[in-house]
Amino acid sequence: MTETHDLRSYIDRLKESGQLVCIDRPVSLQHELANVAAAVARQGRGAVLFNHPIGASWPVFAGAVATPALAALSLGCDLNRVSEVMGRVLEVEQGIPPVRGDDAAWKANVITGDAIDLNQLPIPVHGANDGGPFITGGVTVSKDPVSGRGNLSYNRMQVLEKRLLGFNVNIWRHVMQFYKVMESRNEPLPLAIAIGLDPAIMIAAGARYDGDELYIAGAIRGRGVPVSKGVTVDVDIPAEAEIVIEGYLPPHERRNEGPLAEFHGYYGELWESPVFHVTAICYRDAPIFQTIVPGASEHIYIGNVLPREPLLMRFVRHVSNNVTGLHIPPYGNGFLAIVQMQKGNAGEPKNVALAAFTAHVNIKKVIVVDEDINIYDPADILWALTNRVDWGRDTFLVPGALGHEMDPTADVHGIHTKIGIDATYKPERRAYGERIRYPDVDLTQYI
Ligand SMILES: Cc1cc2nc3c(=O)[nH]c(=O)nc-3n(C[C@H](O)[C@H](O)[C@H](O)COP(=O)(O)O)c2cc1C
Ligand SMILES: [Mn+2]
Repeated sequence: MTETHDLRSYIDRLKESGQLVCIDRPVSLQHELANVAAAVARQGRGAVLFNHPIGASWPVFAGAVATPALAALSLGCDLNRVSEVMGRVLEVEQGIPPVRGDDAAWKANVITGDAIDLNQLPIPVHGANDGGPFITGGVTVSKDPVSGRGNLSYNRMQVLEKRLLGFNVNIWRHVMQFYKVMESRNEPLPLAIAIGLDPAIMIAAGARYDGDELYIAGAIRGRGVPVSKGVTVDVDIPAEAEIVIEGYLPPHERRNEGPLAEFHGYYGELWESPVFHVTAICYRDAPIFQTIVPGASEHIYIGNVLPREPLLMRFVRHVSNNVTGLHIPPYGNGFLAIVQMQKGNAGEPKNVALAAFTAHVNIKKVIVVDEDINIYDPADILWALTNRVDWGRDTFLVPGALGHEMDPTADVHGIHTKIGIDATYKPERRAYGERIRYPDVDLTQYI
């Protein structure tokens, strides 16, 4: 077994562990591919490889990190150690720098100039109300024009013309900082989009980090990621990417792009965004295109769950050593945190909930449960809410608090009400004894 070092070796791992769905029948890039990929993730079947997207010459892969089991496989650890491993690799001292070289697998095929046509790439139209084809699973590779350090991020990109993409970037992002510096000099910001990657790089790119996120990917794999300079841009691009799109954001240019399925589960609005002019498209022989279904589990997993669970652990452990587990479930869009604990004092769950709010501004609902609750099972969480919570006594509200400005329950400034819920068993109030448990059975022994 070779270690995972690129998308192809990860696909081998997925096959070995029975977590790859291969689809050979022709599938439309217009909605059908996203519908199938979302269903595969929702049903916990793993990732999916579409061998024959209609009208495309390359296969499309989706759902690399769409479930907790896939996050564990990507990180090479057990499911219950995912947040611990993430905590370690996100520590700046653990970072391993990328390794520069001249060679890159994607330098095998290079298209420049008039021959560039983004319509040749199998870029899906995902959601029913999306404004068009969007690159959602590409990682933006940039460089700080002041310090020279590298940076990874996700930026949705809508195909506007054959050599032009809309480039979405929120104002507080590192790429926006770099772009603002270049705009003040009236110069373009060079960028590369790496598509088809080792999931260690996908996970790293979703993190907010004081440094080059490639160091996180290095820490995950225990060795530096090989990188190589672009053919038309001076940025260090992962050498084993399947496809690389190079180009630049010209200063003072904006175009409308959108809407696109957003992380909160609604379609957003049009945004006035910078544009990305393509200067080269490079690819490995027989490349695999990669996508992330927007507004579905992988999007939340990479952006809101994996980078934040370690922070949540740090903050709740600060008030209690009795915390035994936690999860920011993808179905909660990053707004919900579940904390599991061995209750010592009857008031402790509420203190733990208070601490959880401070871990990330987006968190608006905290549910504290006992050790017998499976924090990965929404039905078990709902059981605890239904059978262990007296809404008058076991909840508290924090009105007028700050949340995410796109939280659908918040006003345009992100002001909303947070709620803490102690869903632990209170035997002192009324004792119910044992909870019913039919142990799981291996049905292959019976059927
Ligand atoms: C699938 C996915 C799509 C995203 N799309 C965008 C986007 O279009 N615009 C944006 O500003 N941030 C987007 N984000 C969030 C950030 O790009 C990302 O989390 C990253 O950490 C930001 O990088 P930075 O910390 O170096 O600024 C997306 C995140 C994910 C996981
Ligand atoms: Mn960054």
